[in-house]
Amino acid sequence: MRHVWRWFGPIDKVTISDARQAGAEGIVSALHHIPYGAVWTPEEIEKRCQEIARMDDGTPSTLTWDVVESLPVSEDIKTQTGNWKEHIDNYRLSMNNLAAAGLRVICYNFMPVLDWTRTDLRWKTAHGGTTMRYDLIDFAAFDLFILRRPQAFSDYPAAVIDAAGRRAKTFDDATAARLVANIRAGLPGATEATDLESMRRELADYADIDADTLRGHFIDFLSEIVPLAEQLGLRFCCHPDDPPWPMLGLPRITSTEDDYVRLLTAVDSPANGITFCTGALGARADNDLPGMVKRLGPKIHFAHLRSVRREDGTIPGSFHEDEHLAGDIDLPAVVTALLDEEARRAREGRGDAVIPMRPDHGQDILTDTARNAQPGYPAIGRLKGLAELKGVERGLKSK
Ligand code: DNO
Repeated sequence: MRHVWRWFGPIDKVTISDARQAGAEGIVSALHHIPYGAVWTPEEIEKRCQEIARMDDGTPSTLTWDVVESLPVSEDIKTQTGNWKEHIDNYRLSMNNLAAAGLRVICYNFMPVLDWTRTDLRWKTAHGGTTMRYDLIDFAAFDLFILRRPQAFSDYPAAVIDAAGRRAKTFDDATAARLVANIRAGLPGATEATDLESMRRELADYADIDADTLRGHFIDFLSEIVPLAEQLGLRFCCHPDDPPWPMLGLPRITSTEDDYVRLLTAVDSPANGITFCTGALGARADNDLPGMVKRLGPKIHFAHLRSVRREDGTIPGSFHEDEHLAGDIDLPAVVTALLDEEARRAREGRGDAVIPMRPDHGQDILTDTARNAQPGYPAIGRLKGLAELKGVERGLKSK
């Protein structure tokens, strides 16, 4: 595997020099400052390549921009409203510009309104560090009693509604505001709106869009971009829903193996692939991760490796992000399957036999707490994850 490291650009408190010292071989980045739907110009792309090429002191970093995460799909494209056709044209221009700059792997997602969602971004762990957590009761309390979504009462079991009601009574204004901010955290530039009213409006845009309609829109989008991606030699890889179940009444269509099989067969091309995110998919116990790598392997263009601890085993349920080699995900088994897939590709003579992998997320440990970087993307916590995963890989390869 090629060990890559996510870097959010110059705003990232973890620098390119840090990435290099952590053992990264390449960088995963995006132009977060460009609004969704707009074109990524050759100048902006080149600027990011230059930023990646230098250490803090100006010397060469030897790192290159290997993977785009994400080239975002606008809400207009997902709902097929407003400027969606223009956004698709712009998306295609961005693809041309990225290909011309030598980029080949492009990660994106098709989650409506919310990208990854947690209720707590700095949950204290037993070892004194912090990690990200999703508490189903907090989330339901937000949905039912803060957002006050009218249909929410039919979306949760009675026991969850009761518990959420009791939980909501304990919230003071500051706790409620923090919960809203955490749920909306996403990524820099991921969503423009942050207040409840705008969130209600965004949800209303999906009132008539169920999973089948959204899937139809996704397939229309793929039909527009995949043939061009093939021509340009780009490998697109869709990130799964995180967490992998419907939320806030919104449909989710990339949560399970079956979801992926439908999308991969609808537009069958080497350019239409998967970002295999073990932490996102692994929040459901019914996703067989090593089996998915075996069955969907040829279409995996990018891997995100991290573990979660499922706290109650229900779907939906509460979970938190555990250390990379702890929790409920058997990462050594996933790495074994990925190495088998790489070997299979090498035998086939595929040019993309080596799969880019990044240590996904990390707990905030040691000096991470003071640095306060992007939630989930601390320096030391990820360095530890990468070191552990490299150890697993080396051990398996030398067997
Ligand atoms: C969270 C990330 C996701 C991912 C996007 C890809 O940390 O894994 O936000 O980048 O969903 O489009």
